Amino acid sequence: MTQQLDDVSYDQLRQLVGLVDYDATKDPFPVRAMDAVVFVVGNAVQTSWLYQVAFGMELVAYAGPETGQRSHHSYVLKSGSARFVIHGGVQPDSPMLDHHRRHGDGVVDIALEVADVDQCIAHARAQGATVLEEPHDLSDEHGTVRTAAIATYGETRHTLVDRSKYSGPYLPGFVPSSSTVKRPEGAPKRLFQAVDHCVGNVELGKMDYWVDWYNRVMGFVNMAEFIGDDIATDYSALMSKVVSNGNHRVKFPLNEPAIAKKKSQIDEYLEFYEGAGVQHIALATNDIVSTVIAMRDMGVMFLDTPDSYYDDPELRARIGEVRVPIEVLKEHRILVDRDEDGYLLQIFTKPIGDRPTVFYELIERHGSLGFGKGNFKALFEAIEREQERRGNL
Ligand code: TYF
Ligand code: FE
Repeated sequence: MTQQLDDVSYDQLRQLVGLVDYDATKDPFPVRAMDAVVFVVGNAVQTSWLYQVAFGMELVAYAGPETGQRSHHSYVLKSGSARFVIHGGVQPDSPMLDHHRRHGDGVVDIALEVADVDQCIAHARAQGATVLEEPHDLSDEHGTVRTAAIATYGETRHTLVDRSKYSGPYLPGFVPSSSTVKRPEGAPKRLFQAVDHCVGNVELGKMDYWVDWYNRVMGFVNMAEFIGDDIATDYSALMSKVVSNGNHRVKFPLNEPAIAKKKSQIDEYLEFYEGAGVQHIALATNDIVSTVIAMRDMGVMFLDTPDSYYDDPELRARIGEVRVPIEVLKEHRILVDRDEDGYLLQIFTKPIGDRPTVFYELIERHGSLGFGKGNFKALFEAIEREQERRGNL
């Protein structure tokens, strides 16, 4: 597997998202990549515009009334190997509007690129997964895409896509499109290169069920990092485990609320999303400082981190030398964590929609395969400050 992924090479990806070697021949459900994160929003016209302006993404394809898709707009945006698809209802009876009524702006689908859709579906079905769409072909003058879909937590799905025989801009039915937004003078070419991980929030007591589901249905393996009872009751008010595909290209942390002193941020999510769903999407960048500056300049709001985080001598000793002086990290409120494999830099946005549900993370990895466990305390305190300001704590 050394193919170019939209001008992000395999070696770049290895660094960006922390790939490891593995034997794909023994994998019952071989996943090649994240194909797309698919959103349903209240206003796809403006959301697509926002991702172009504030996240520096490039518009590459479109479907809507002008192309024969009467019920809803669909915009396809790219940044390196990351692809977002944004759906918004046009006709009043569009199912997109029903989804939006229940959940607000949210993720409906984490689509995965697989080499053999039929093999994956057969395995998933044998393991008891709900098949929402049987394998079928979609064709146009650019070739054929084979696809199917299975249900995961809440109303979220995993569409499986084999696009190896397709050369169009996204899927049959979509026409090429391009951004009319001009990037600011001197701005980085792109603000992120890949999706690093997508986190799911599930109901109390359901985390282990979904970890087991990803193990059985998709052959995912458990990663080392987890938040258990010990951390949960003290300050995080959540439990978390991480599953990933064999080479770590696709990583899904799964959170459930924990009974703690304060109302869990996961309960707040479940209440406002009306059930389980995607909580945050981590975007991998090779220059988090430039990305944070560019996004802040476009109005993206990040969680604040107190000065005491950076002034803590224990943190400074533990972190040692990193690419950026700690004063620069402090200036931009970027968090840093080190483990046995290396270090990572990360920062979190505030929720991006009207409901306190979906938010983003930016992550710059330098060898670390973790998720910033050393930052959990500072991070959860920052999240709880926001929760309190919303009156939900
Ligand atoms: O993905 C992760 O595990 C880290 C940490 O509500 C995290 O980004 C976990 C839970 C959460 C926010 C961040
Ligand atoms: Fe994360």
